[in-house]
Amino acid sequence: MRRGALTSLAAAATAGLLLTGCGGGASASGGEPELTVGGAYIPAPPTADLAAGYFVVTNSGGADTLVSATSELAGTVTLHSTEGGRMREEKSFPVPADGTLDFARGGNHLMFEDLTRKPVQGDTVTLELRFEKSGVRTVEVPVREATYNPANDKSSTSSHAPSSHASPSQPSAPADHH
Ligand SMILES: [Cu+2]
Repeated sequence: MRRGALTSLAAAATAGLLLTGCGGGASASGGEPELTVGGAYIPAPPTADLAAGYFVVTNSGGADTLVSATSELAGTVTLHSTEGGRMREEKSFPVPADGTLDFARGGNHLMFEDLTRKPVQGDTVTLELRFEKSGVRTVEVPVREATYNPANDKSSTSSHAPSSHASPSQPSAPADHH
């Protein structure tokens, strides 16, 4: 009996050690997220009321969650998804393990409200993205021409095109809700 108790005590202690090692280790499979934020831009907005922001989070590690965004540009930054042409505010967005989280025209986007200034093409805006596990990532976001869309950017626009003639061939262009 006594020997049995000792054995289970030892087993419990070992289990505890394993748990501790697991929680702190970065080597556990599916462990720490490895995030990179790229392709960020803000289309120059027509007014000083609202601006939208887009970017791509690339993750080469375990899953994470985008929980909020803040910026010197705006009093409020909200996270939106778009489905069926209607946008909806979201509390958070999952960043899948070994995957990407896309914020792109016609889909997920940031909304900057209560702007502190009107961003114009050529500006840079500092954006902080807060992730549940990875903490805050600070991104310097360029302000692009109003119609800029990397999906249409086939390297034909390396020279500056007058934006008054912007993208006659832009597909869809559903009424921009911003
Ligand atoms: Cu929106």
